[in-house]
Amino acid sequence: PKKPVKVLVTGAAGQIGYAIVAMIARGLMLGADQPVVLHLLDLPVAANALNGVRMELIDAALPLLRGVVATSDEAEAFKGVNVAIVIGGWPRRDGMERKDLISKNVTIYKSQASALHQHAAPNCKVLVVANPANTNALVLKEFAPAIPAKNITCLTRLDHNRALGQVAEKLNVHVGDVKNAIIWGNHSSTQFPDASHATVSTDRGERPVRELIADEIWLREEFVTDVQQRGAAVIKARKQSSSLSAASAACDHMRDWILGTPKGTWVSMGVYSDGSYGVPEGVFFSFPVTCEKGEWSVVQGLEIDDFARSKMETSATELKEEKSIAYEFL
Ligand code: NAX
Repeated sequence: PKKPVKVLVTGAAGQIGYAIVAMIARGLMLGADQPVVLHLLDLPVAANALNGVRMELIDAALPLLRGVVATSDEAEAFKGVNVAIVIGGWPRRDGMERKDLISKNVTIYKSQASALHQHAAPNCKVLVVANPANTNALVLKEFAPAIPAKNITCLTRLDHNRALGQVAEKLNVHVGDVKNAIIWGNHSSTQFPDASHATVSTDRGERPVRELIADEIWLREEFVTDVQQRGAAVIKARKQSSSLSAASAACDHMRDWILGTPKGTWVSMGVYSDGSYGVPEGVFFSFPVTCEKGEWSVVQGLEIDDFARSKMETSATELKEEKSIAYEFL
């Protein structure tokens, strides 16, 4: 029998937290044969709600769940964890400036980085969901030097999955037959959803989306804005932001990272840029990656046309701005 893996979920009393804990404890993140101990962190003001989540996890009688630690103490939460899903943070409110959102979260993430650095297992894999996701990941990387930079990532898989979903709807095919979309850049409205390398598996083999959707305008305009604005559309419809799809995407991200991507398939992950595709180093940028044996690597050699290049540059510029704002408050 496998040894339990300790999985930390921060912001566990929130919307995404509530959706993800059961997914993790049912094996959707680490595999159906992998026992887990859940560490749940939230603020002291949410302690009652967090305890309610803990009670429901017990009530769900989940065989893979070998323990629950519910706490508002960062040191206790990060103690020995192998996986950290970082969802808690300062929320964006109507009318809030980006600068304010960054400054509030820089303070939180500096403190979480120090808990990660001191208490997590040295090979801990980290996924940042909380916004501004790329910049929060950067703060963790800077202030948790005990954790290799490669072990810190941020979530753009929800955007990636949204892209697959939009292509599937447009072509009226199953989403499981669509693959290799790409989200480039920041998890923000400057991200570049790119379907120009995506394919659909059909009776006649794998076919490029570009061939099946001859409408270049749709691919460059409607598709791009629909994916970029999908989060806002969900808020408008639900009066709450995406949570089940975010939780599901976070499980996909960790599962593929740890257990590997299927042959011939890549996924999008926000990772510390190594300068691939001319992207500046020193920021977390979403790239197409494949994963094997717990390591991701950026897919190399894809052709980037001028349109894609300018979209990627816009997002890279925004990330450099976020970084310099963050540094004002560090
Ligand atoms: P909620 O407000 O429902 O939950 C956030 C939880 O975090 C709350 O329970 C709060 O008490 C807790 N929290 C705040 N500060 C904390 C701290 N310092 N330590 C521990 N816990 C803390 O938000 P929810 O809808 O769950 O969204 C969570 C985050 O995910 C937000 O930042 C949101 O913007 C971000 N998202 C990111 C997505 C992505 O694709 N990267 C998509 C979904 C989502 O919008």
